[in-house]
Amino acid sequence: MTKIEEILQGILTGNKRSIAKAITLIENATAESKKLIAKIYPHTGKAHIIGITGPSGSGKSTLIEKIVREYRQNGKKVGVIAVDPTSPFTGGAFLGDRIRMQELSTDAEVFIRSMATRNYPGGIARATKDAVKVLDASGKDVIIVETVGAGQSEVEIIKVADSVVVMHAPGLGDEIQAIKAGLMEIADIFVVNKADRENADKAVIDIQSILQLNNKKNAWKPPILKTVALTGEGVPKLIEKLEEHKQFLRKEKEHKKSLLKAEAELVEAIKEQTARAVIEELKRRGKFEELLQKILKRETDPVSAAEKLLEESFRKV
Ligand SMILES: Nc1nc2c(ncn2[C@@H]2O[C@H](COP(=O)(O)OP(=O)(O)OP(=O)(O)O)[C@@H](O)[C@H]2O)c(=O)[nH]1
Ligand SMILES: [Mg+2]
Repeated sequence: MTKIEEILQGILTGNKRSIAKAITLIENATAESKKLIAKIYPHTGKAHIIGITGPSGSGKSTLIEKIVREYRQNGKKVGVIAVDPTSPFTGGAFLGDRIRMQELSTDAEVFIRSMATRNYPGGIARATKDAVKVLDASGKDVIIVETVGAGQSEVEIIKVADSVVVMHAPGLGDEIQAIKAGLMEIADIFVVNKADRENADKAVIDIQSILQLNNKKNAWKPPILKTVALTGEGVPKLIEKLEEHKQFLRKEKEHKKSLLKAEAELVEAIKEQTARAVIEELKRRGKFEELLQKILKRETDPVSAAEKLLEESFRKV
């Protein structure tokens, strides 16, 4: 077995070391990683990919830890990728958070990895996307990607995630402006975290008013939820909404598929019926027989004959 095949087999059985090796290959964007991704691809497409973005310090990492626990209680396998240099996974926040996260990673069905925002040869979006594919192929039901809401990465998240959660928290100063600038459009769910603080309701109202300005007629109306990431308050509701959004996406996809199918059937039916009606009319007028004779005598060919007929009938109309 080649090294790549060995890693692939490991990934498919959910082996953590193989997953870690694969992501390292992806980070280095080697020729091997491309081969690996090609082999992984047929095994992807099953996971629900959730992007969580928002200003630094809004509580993304703290909330993700609680989300992972809740999903685990529901029996789901979970992967987390933090595209974030200051995430607690790498030691950016309180020790307590880090210890709780480490506890989580001893669970065989949880995989946590942080990817620093250094210069990836293929771009951070590409690397994240491929890492998500690895986790998807490894059988994770839910994959959470944390990106800090500054710069480009938060908008890039829509290329990776099925459902995007935009987080905010009171006391972060003018950060609502940042949300207004780029994040409003991409949110499927808004979360106002630190609801234990005074101004949480004001943040909700602010988001509501921006949403009203943005009143596009989308089928999905992004809900605004309140959470306390420190205690896990509001997390079950958030997961309920994420599930709803997943179902919504599934239905929408089906809807598009049935639309295409209906269109093809309609085109087919129109072709059949108009052709039959035209031919019957031509026969009634004796035109059909006349053209047949001309074609037999090589005075015209079937395509030109049909073309001429169409021209004539349109002129009459
Ligand atoms: N009062 C209160 N504090 C919270 C809550 N959630 C998180 N915090 C605290 O807010 C700080 C930032 O939390 P993080 O989870 O590291 O925030 P983050 O959004 O991941 O930050 P970056 O990774 O730097 O972008 C930490 O000190 C948390 O303990 C909450 O619901 N209430
Ligand atoms: Mg973080």
